[in-house]
Amino acid sequence: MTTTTEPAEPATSAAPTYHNVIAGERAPAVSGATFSSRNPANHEEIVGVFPRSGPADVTRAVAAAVEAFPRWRRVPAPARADLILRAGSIMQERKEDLARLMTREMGKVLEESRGDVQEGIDMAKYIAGEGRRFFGETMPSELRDKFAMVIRQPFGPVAIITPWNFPIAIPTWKIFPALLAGNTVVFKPAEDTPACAAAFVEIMHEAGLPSGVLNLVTGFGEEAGEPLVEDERIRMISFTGSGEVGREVAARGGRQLKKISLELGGKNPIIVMDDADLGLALEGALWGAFGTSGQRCTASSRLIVQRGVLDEFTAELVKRASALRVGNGLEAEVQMGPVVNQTQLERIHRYTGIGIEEGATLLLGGRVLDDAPYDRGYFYAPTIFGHVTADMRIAQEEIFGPTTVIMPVATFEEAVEVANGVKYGLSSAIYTRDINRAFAAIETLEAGITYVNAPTIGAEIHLPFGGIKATGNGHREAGTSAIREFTELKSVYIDYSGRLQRAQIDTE
Ligand code: UN1
Repeated sequence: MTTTTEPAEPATSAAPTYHNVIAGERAPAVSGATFSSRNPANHEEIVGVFPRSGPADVTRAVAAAVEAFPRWRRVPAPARADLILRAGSIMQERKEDLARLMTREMGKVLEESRGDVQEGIDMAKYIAGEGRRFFGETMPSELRDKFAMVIRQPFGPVAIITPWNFPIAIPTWKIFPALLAGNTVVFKPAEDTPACAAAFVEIMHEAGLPSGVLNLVTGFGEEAGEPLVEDERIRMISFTGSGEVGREVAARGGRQLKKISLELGGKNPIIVMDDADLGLALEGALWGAFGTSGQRCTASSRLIVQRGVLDEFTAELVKRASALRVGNGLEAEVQMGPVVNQTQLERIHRYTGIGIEEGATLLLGGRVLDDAPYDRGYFYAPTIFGHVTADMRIAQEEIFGPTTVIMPVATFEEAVEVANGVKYGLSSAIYTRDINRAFAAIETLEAGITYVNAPTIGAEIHLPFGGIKATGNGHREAGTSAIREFTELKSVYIDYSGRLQRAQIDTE
């Protein structure tokens, strides 16, 4: 467990220096400031050094996106699609390198990093298909010799602000449809994963993307994200991240009447009924709660278990979770990597304290792993709380780490009530063999996604992704909603009668 397949670089100068990409040119921050991205499994290893961008960099990036827009929007959609498909092929060729970079930069285990890259490749293929669809609508006019249709048009320059937990997949959910629709982009990735973002932007340019169509600005939210949100030339913002920042983005952008698409937190329940296939439910809960160290918006952070199977489920889950091999995600046998950074580690541990104080029973974990071989990384033990009630903060608030809670319930109705009793509504799941219950759950669970006999994680890109309540503001990404997100509708009337025809009046 102590050896890493990649030797740690010394904390000094060996790490590569990266640049912003503005109007197709590499550029350092105007201020010259930089920051480092570090490997969360070994914080002595610097993955790269990046521009610490500020308002001046953002202004230049937006100017580049504004300038590139008139040309890019005139490129036929099938040609824009070809380029996205080419980018997808390059991602396929480089899948392993991208995955290894991702594991080094944000810690998830290699197999999951491969999945993350694959999600981006899938998105490229799916969105490329839209190049020859990009459908509008036609409908009849109420008047003779008059034609009516709805076409889709790009916004112009859009801002894309992404989190660190899916450093390739989430940018592709947003950037591919934005570009396909003819928008230009300023992309501000999370400060924890700028190397993955830079690798992706480089691939886009290798695939032939014209200068200025996709601009990369690395840095921090307050310094680079905020001026981007505030820039009045940006008409649409797509943001995935915390609820707190999301509200700020919505408030600031909303004042300028921008379209704001938010994808925020979750507190996703798995309901396990007495009649469930228990082995399957256990496998699902383990993967849903501890996959990506619980750092998914979709993580199974609440396990709502009917009393008939509670004891067996609890004992078995604790046993399986305690056997999880935690370590550097580049090592083949490791099942759970570190969490992303010190701040997250502290936050997760703080919630353990809160849970204990609230009277929940700590069944497993609840501690920072800081003895060798974990002492140079941000490792947290898989953590399970039992006897958790709906009013506890650990049952209400998003922890975003390898912590899950077991909540006993007596009936299906109670399970649904508990499941719905949080402010979020992203993903949800039920394990049951009863088809009637399964459908009742589909109907009544308050979430944008419901799984039957599968955990809350694992969305596929060709279905809409997003949630209700405090998870978002009514938008869905990917799937059939992807293009809708990034387009304005224009209604078009063509009167070929040669005379004035007044709607609502000359209708006979
Ligand atoms: C996220 O955590 O923000 O459904 C995205 C899943 C992944 C995407 C998660 N395909 O778990």
